[in-house]
Amino acid sequence: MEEIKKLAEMIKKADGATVFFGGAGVSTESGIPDFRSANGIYSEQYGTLSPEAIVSGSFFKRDPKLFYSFYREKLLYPNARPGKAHISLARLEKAGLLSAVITQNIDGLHTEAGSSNVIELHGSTLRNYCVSCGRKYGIDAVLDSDGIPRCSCGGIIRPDATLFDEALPYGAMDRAADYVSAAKLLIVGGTSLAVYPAASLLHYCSGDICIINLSATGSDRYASLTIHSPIGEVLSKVCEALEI
Ligand code: CNA
Repeated sequence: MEEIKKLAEMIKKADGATVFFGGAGVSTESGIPDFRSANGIYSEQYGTLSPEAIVSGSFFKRDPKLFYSFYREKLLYPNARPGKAHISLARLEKAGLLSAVITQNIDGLHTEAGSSNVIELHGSTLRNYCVSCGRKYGIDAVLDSDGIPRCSCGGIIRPDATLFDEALPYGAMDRAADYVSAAKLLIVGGTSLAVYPAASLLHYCSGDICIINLSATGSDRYASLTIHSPIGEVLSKVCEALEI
């Protein structure tokens, strides 16, 4: 495929100064639905509430019980394993061809696949903490409890993930912007680029941009290469073409 050859050449030319910025579409091949695809989480309404309203910081404070019933059913996939896209990105990093993975995902699959420099812009469902005393918990505290998970101090345990209407983890956006500014090539994949401020990262890039996404995004015009194919297939073929 001509596009694969072209992307492999762009990665070679960038000589290690390539950054990947991705979203939920990277993990759909691992069985985790995204938000905005036709069968994504946004395709259903929950009574009078939209998923976006439930997964917000203000809703969490107002009704943590309903938040947790939605969250456990729709956002937690403890049995999901890294797919071809995660594995290929880890291979690119090991080969010295990728400097960072910046992700909007909260599933921890890039780290599990072996990527070591991962910036989680929206935190992670694998990390949790008590809102009263700050004690840290793993995902089991949520999986092994019913209703609202509680700390030994009685406080509510919450995910260390950015909910809608909350600020990003301190410093994450700055670190990500530094990597993107230094990149000769930015590969953007599996994201509708509809969530801000994450989507604004593209504007820090003065190098080439390649977008790999099933559907068109509003930022396709900034890309010198756009590939509308499944990201796992594309990235694994790119690794083959690079012989890594
Ligand atoms: P989104 O808005 O749902 O967009 C996903 C995009 O990926 C869509 O444009 C799809 O066309 C595309 N896509 C889906 N599958 C593939 C595939 N196999 N290959 C290529 N493209 C594909 O999700 P965004 O990430 O843009 O939105 C950011 C939100 C989603 C963040 O706040 C995340 O926390 C949140 N989210 C994360 C997960 C996760 O951690 N796995 C799952 C669902 C939502």
